[in-house]
Amino acid sequence: MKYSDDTISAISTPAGIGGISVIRISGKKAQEVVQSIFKSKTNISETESHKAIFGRIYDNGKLVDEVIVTSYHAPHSYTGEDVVEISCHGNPYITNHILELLLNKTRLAERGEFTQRAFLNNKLDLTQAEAVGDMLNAKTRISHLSALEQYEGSLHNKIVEYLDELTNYRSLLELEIDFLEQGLENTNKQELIVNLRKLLNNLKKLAKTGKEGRILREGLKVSLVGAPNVGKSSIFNSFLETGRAIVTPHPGTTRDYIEEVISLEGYMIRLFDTAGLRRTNDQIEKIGIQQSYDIIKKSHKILFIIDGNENEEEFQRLSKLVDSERIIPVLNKSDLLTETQLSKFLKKGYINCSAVEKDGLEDLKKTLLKDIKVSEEELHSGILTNIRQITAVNRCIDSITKAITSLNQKLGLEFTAFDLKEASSALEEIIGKITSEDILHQIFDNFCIGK
Ligand SMILES: Nc1nc2c(ncn2[C@@H]2O[C@H](COP(=O)(O)OP(=O)(O)OP(=O)(O)O)[C@@H](O)[C@H]2O)c(=O)[nH]1
Ligand SMILES: [Mg+2]
Repeated sequence: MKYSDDTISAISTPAGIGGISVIRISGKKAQEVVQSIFKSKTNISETESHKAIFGRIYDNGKLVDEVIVTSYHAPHSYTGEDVVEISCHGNPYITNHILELLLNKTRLAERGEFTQRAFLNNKLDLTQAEAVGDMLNAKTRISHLSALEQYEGSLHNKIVEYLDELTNYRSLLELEIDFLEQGLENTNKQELIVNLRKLLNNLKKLAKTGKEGRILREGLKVSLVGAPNVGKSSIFNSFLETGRAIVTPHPGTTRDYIEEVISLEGYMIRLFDTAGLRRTNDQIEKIGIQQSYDIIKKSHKILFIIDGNENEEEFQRLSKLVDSERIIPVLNKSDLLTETQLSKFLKKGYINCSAVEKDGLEDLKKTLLKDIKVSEEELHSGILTNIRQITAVNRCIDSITKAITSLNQKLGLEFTAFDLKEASSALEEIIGKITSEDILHQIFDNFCIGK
């Protein structure tokens, strides 16, 4: 991977007015460039690392701002290079002025370039760099905790543990191959098979965490679906505890779908209110209904809502469109039904609720969270959170499976050694020991400038 060691700068805080803003500079010339526009009692280069200095920024002798400058000397900084941070008054006019002065002698950092340099200088592995991005985007307690654990090295440690195990088996095999050339046999193949099977099981368990991990990171997509007027928007508003969606007694009120993010017990839920499903000749309503079907297809969970009238036809239609595990049947307006009627729906597997009476909503929430809850211990022990990691673990699983087959079928140890090498490479990709420019681009392009 090409490493550009020129000096970069960027505003690291959001645009807008605030107490302070921070401008970050990283690279060999960081101290010198800042010093050229900064006056203080002590020079930056003479100040201890991690110490703040009060001073003033000047543009051609004219005062720009009073600031605090903090200098981090290489390699003890976020990027591993010399880093200087200028904390100025939080006003875009001031921050842009200071940045302009810095850009006379430095280059504007690309998205995520500070973190990319941290990765290239071995300050972070790739899973930790990804976690930095996830931390910035985390909207709920569990998404944050998941990113934080990964940043602290939970996944890194697990992958390194499995890699060490593989390296151990690979060196035993190499030794065996050497012995065989001398007509001797050394390793106990049965023991190796048993150990590889154990490792394979652990990797399969890890691969399974990917499904939940992605949901923790991206949110559980839940759509509210059903005939017009059954109370989809009312339930949507109850979840949000606001009057976000328009509710009226007129069927066909919701036309465009609405998406909002909420936190349920710290889990991120992306909730979609959709247009009621029915046959119609209205052009606008038709488009809305088509959108409802598009959302249904990409939802993890579909709350199929009815009021007192069953909607068997639509339910069958949905069941053909998505696997039925994803559909949760819900009876709304329970306040309008008798106990006998309600127990009939309960028996059929409906969750009974009333958006108006705020009744039964807790059951609904519990059902939504049922399959995605993870324990803090699980997060601490390392889970997969994105498709890149999941694909690599699956490749590792395939290679180990092949290695076990070749051992069982006595195909020759070279085959097993080759498969185990492939398995190691897959794990090395996860932590970024092996990586390509494309992958790094994909990861860091999702960051903001200044991180
Ligand atoms: N009695 C009772 N009325 C309800 C309940 N939930 C919703 N309603 C009423 O049912 C009507 C329709 O509610 P909406 O939430 O707009 O229904 P919708 O499914 O979003 O309808 P469309 O957007 O037209 O598809 C409104 O008059 C609501 O006040 C409930 O639990 N009990
Ligand atoms: Mg509606």
